[in-house]
Amino acid sequence: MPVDFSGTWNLISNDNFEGYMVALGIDFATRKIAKMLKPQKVIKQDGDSFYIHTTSTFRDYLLQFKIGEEFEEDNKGLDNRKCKSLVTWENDKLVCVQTGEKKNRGWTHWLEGDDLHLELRCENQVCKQVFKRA
Ligand code: VLP
Repeated sequence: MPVDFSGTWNLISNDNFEGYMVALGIDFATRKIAKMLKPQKVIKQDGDSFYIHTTSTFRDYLLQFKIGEEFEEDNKGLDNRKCKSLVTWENDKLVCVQTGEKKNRGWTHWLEGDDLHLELRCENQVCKQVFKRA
């Protein structure tokens, strides 16, 4: 049985979100707002189907996918660049590769103790986020 990421999670730390946003080409004004946010994630995991809703007072982002099935991702409200995304299990880590205009784009989710971890990658930048259960 794989790990279960289901639940409501609140951001507690966010290292190099600025570098990640710069790599994505997010403009200065948007970055100033975005870096102040404390997003919440609601994750629903049902077999190989995932629902990850990231919400904030500024913008929301909903991602739904099935493990091993490539899908078109629009990144609406983020950088708005389309990419082809594929999420797979690597041991107990959920790994997403986002193929498109930006090199080395993707993310990894895993659980560590009671915390949810997220590494966001784009070009040569890595952002590290940690969430606690709400
Ligand atoms: C865009 C870059 C901030 C910054 C401007 C808007 C949505 C894994 C994955 C599921 C993400 C989170 C995306 C963060 C990219 C910010 C609005 C912040 C709130 O999560 O959980 O999509 O990619």
